[in-house]
Amino acid sequence: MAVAIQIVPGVAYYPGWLPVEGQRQLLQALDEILAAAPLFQPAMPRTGKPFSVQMSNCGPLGWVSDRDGGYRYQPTHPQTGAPWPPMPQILQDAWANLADYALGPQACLINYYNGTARMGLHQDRDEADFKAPVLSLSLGDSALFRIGGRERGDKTQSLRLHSGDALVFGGPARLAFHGIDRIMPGTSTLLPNGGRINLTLRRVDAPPA
Ligand code: MD3
Ligand code: FE
Repeated sequence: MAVAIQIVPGVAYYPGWLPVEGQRQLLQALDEILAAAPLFQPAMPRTGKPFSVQMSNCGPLGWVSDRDGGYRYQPTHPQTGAPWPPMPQILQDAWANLADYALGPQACLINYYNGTARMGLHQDRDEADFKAPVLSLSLGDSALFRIGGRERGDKTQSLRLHSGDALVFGGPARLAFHGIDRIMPGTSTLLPNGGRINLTLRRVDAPPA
């Protein structure tokens, strides 16, 4: 069993959880996924303001957002209309090892950050099962991650996330505000063109009664 560091109640941090060989293997799987399901640029509901982060997904469901449809999960890519590629075994294994939840992951959101991309403080509440944890894996350049409490104004803590780090958000942290303040370019050589990939594995549907 991997050693977890508790950041705030409900957050388990596994620094360097995925060794470099595993990171390369995962990256190769992602290259194939992104060839079939290209990165797209989501937009904010109503305003249509584009995200600076580019996204794709794998697994049965994927998270998307656009001006008219808003935040949602759907089984197909918003541009190609094709079903999302299957979730690779290495990700299913990561969930089995870290998530401590009886049901498997339904969605893996792939976030790509170039050197200037960021993600403002937000809650993840588009899922119908808040009892299920969210598992995050980081690849590539390091990032400054920030996490607070359930209210937007709660005090926050910052953490540098590095390639291979895993985080599990459950219990009281599942609805915590969080975001990425900045990427630190040049801190990893894993991605040939630099930048950062974050994967979040989630349950989406309400659990069976
Ligand atoms: C805390 N992604 O995709 S991962 C997201 O690095 C997202 O791309 C960031 O926030 C990224 O929604 C942060 C860490 C993370 C993911 C999900 C969480 C933290 C979380 C859900 C609940 C609480
Ligand atoms: Fe989030």
